[in-house]
This record gives sequence, C-alpha cells and structure tokens, in this order.
Amino acid sequence: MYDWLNALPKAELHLHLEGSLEPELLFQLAQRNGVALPWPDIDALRGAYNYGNLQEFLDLYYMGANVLRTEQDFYDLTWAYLCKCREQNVVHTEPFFDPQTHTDRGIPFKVVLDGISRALQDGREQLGVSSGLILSFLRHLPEEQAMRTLDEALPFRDAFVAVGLDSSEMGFPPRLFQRVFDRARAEGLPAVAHAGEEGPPEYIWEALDLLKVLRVDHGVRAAEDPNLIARLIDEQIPLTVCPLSNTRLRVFDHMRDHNILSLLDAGVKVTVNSDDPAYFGGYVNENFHSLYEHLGMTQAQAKALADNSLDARIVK
Ligand code: ES4
Ligand code: ZN
Repeated sequence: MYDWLNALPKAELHLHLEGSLEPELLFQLAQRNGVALPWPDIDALRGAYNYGNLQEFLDLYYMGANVLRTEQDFYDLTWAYLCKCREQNVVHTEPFFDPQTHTDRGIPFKVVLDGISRALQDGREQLGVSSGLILSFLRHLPEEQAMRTLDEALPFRDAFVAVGLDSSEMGFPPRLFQRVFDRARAEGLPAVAHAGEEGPPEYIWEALDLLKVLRVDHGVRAAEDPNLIARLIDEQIPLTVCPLSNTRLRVFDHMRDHNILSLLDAGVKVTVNSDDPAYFGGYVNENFHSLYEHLGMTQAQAKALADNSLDARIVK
C-alpha cells in the first residue's frame, strides 16, 4: 500500500515555502548569513516543534524564516522542496510564499521573488514538476499593508497565479481583506484563502462570498454547518486539507478523529496537502500514509483524493 500511495501522481495545492525549511538547511543558512539562532543545535530546534495551537507554531515559523536573506537562500529553499516533489510523484505544485515576512525584515520583494521564480523554472525544466506561485497576505497585519504588498507585486504580475490569505486566523476574518482581494481580482488574479482551520464556518462563508475564492485552504470546520457543506458539494469547491498539520496543531486530537474521508465520502472535493512539512513531520506522501494507518483509507479513496488534487489546480 505504501509503495502504491507513493507512486500515485498527485498535485500539492497547500504548501508554504517558508514551512518547507528543514532544520538542516535552516542551520546551514544561519551559518552562511551570520545569523544567531536561539537553539544550540538541530536537535534542540526539532525539540521545539511541539505546538499547542496555530499561534505557537507561527511564532517558530517566523523565527525560522529569519535566516532567509539572499536570492540564493530563496532558490535553495524552493529547490529542496521541488526535489521532494519529484521524489514523491507530486507532478504539480502551487506553493504559497509570504512576501511580508521578508519585506518587513528589509529583504527586497524582488530578491525573494527572483530566487523562488528561478527555482520554479529550473524545477519545470530539470525535474518535470510544473507549478504556479501564490502570493499570500498575512492576515494578522492591516489590510493597508496587504494592499502595499499587492502594489509591489503587480509589476511582476506574470510571476503569480493567485493571491492567498494566511497566518493567525482567529480575530482576523476574511471580510477585513475584501478590498485587496477586489483589487487582485480586477488585475485578473484569482483567490484562495485559509478559512475554517481554527476559525468558524462563518469565515468560510466570507471567503466564498466576499473574497470569491476558488478553493478554501483547510476548511475542515465546514463540517459544523450543513448548509455550507451542501454549498461546497453543489459548487464542487475544493478544500486543501492538511491532515498532519491539523493533528500537530490540535485542530483534531488524533488522526483517527480527522474528518477528511467523511467529507470525501459525502461528495466534498477534498485534497491532501502538507502545509508546512518541515514543521509538521511529513510531506504529501507521509500525509497519505497517515490516512491509511489511522483512518483505513482505501485505494479508491486515495485515488479520488489524488485525482481531486490534479483537478483542483489553478494552472491546467
Ligand atoms: C500556516 Cl498551518 C497555517 N495556517 C495559517 N497560516 C500559515 N502560514 C503557514 N502555515
Ligand atoms: Zn497553510
């Protein structure tokens, strides 16, 4: 079963490039750039990967991102992830990056974008992994700052396939970002957004109705609202679900409690993704393995999940 799952062709639609920064590369970049780290060694850092909720993880994720300084750093980060895709039969990926995490530290937008874009291009040519980059806004910062980020990005419009919304969910509902998403749409950029990970179903309704998202990132709390589930099924709106992330961040206490297969069987277009693989203990295939081990996922269910991911691509 494991070999069969590994060999399935699949797409990854929910992956934060900054969250693919493995401790080994993190330490290497810290040394290369002369950045002091609060952890004495790689094992101490790994020991810190124990979170009670989304915010505890995000605090560590933003600290880790601080070692990324040069165009080459962003290239190396992205390239390492694409090599994983190749290994895992992820034939297509639509990763997120968070420009504000870097521009707020004084790293020029273009340095970040050029490193990532060059790696994505090499990934297409040398690894056969197709891709489309998603520019994600940080929702814990004001909408004006997201708007300024969009302004900075628009000269490079062709480098992106969509905009997204991530970071701390509770208290930062999608409605706060309606204007920046309106503007992105006017520029021809489709939208996705994190909603219903820790936040209530209401946030998913807002992402759909106000931000006009094509996909919902996470969305697992939709299960609490039958009318919302009916809409997701009716409109075949994809959910980019991240099982290992959800258990590591305590959205579900245990993988056996996860609702992804119930959603699939009900007719919701769910997909399997790794979110922040370096921080949550696995890439896409490890997520599939866990669904088999703890939920008894069948080959037919796995095939449906993988087909959903290929079908839910923005870049066809
Ligand atoms: C994230 Cl798991 C998750 N949720 C929201 N924002 C994020 N950024 C990186 N990982
Ligand atoms: Zn995410």
